[in-house]
Amino acid sequence: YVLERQLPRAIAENELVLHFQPKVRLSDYRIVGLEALVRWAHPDYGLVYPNDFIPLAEQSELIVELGNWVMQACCAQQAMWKAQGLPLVPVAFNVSPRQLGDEHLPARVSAQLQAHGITPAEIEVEVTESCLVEPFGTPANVLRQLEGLGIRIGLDDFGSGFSSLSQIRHFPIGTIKIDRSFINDIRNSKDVGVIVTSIITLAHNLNMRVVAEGVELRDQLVDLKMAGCDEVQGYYMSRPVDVCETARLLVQKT
Ligand code: G
Ligand code: G
Ligand code: MN
Ligand code: NA
Repeated sequence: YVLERQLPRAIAENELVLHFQPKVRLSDYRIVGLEALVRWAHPDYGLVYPNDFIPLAEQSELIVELGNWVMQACCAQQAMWKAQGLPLVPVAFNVSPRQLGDEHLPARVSAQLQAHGITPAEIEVEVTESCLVEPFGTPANVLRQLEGLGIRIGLDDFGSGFSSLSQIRHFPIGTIKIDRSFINDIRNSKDVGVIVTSIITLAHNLNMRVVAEGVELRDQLVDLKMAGCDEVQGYYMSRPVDVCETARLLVQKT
């Protein structure tokens, strides 16, 4: 497959770019975080989206290399915004299960923070539920070391798999992100509304922050605010946007 063959070159020759999607706090509608989402500026095919190459990369050690690129690019970008005097919010990057099996990850992250002069509070790590169960070594140790550095850890796509809040309490999760399938149905199904409200209450009682993903409609935002959700992310607020547009958002809306 062409893309798979070309991916090592894309990483080596800096064809990957980061876009960013804001996370908005429901109490005052300010931007309080960003999620970095990788794209491939392919010389022949234009901008290629992660669904077309992340799953390929995840089948091999390539995801570790790609993930390291994303991590260092995030730190470098945050340092750039800092140098420009922009208001800073934590920038989250996604970490795949196999990356958490890399025992050197915490040291790598720490080195990048140092190299770019940014603090652990200025970045965040997002992992999915499968990170907590899949057999790539000892994710709990790596997660604990990252937390030990002072980095907040978010659990992505919560509710889409089989883990429950009672299970994830064994991991140093500071934030849960409710999967967008729930947000999609929050208005159509009374049950889903009850589930979302219960997740939020339980998460708060376990001292976790809650972000709702995939908010596309004002009604969904209203429901989530009623349910006590902390932050929202989705097309209703903003699509993922490039570096320039992100800087404008930071100036206007933090
Ligand atoms: O950017 P988009 O909204 O199309 O992302 C599609 C999927 O790709 C999401 O599941 C997202 O988590 C994943 N993804 C985007 N960027 C990264 C990344 O840098 N690393 C990993 N592991 N996954 C990513
Ligand atoms: O798995 P993860 O949450 O990291 O993936 C983020 C993905 O969700 C990206 O592909 C991003 O483009 C997509 N996304 C972000 N906001 C919305 C939204 O409001 N609706 C939908 N359908 N997708 C969204
Ligand atoms: Mn994510
Ligand atoms: Na997600």
